[in-house]
Amino acid sequence: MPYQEAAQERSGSGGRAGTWGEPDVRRDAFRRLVAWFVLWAGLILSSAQAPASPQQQDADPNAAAATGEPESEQPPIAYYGYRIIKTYPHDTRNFTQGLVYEDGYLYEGTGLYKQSALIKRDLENDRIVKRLRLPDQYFGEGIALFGEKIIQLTWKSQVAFIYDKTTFRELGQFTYNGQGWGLTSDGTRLILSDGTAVLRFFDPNTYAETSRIRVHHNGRPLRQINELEYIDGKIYANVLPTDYIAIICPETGRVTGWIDLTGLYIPPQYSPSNIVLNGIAYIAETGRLLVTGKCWPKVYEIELVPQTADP
Ligand SMILES: [Ca+2]
Repeated sequence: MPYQEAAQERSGSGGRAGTWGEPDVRRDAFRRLVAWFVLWAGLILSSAQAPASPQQQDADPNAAAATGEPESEQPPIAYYGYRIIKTYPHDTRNFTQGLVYEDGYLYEGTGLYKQSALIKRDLENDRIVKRLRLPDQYFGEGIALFGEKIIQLTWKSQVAFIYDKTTFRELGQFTYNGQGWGLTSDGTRLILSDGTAVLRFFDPNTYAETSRIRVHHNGRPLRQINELEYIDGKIYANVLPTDYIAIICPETGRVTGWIDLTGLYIPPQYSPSNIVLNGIAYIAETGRLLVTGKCWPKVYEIELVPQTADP
């Protein structure tokens, strides 16, 4: 696809893309954007675009009550911009649905019927190490590593595939209710998103659902939660179809921070509307993130740039 590469050129000097020059003005602008986004997502996405599922019907419109505390008594929300450290090529045929990094390798799960795959790539050398095509009837979704296993969800088939992460040999399958969107692991559990405001936790050995939380921001449910990454006690989540990543407390479901990746990649005019941010991986050794999107031409290694906290 003939994508223009606009992201880094927009960063100006010093790679400060996505940050705000005058703190007060730009922080306020970001807050307005977040407020706009939450309202927009609640009103439009939940009715028009969001696929129905049992979990969505369960979503609690008064989710703030889950914490037992008024939002005003919660710690302030943190806001982050980003700084591009490095970029890597990304195959624009990859409809990215899952992204994980470990020991120099980038694991990617891709979607679309008849095109879904699981890919392992040597990031520095830009070399495909392993690639597995899913059967045509499956639409691949999120992936997560757990020990020597890699697990890949499917969108509507209610089945997940379990592979050996080295050989990609299929070790088994398990089923779950509803849709599969994003997947990550906190080291003891698998965490699954399904497009609603609910995140579900699964035992990584029995694959039984053990608990769930409802994600909320300022008292409103946050729906369309997509690709996930568990980082330092928090769940980072792409929110479809935006350039924002929500940082979620896994105990309460409260959004404790936002990352604004606006301008990281801007698809050319008239691109399909689904060419959106969707992929978060974590480089534990450096604390940096690797992010990309569906059919984006690059993977971006970024550092988060904290913005001034709420007063
Ligand atoms: Ca991920």
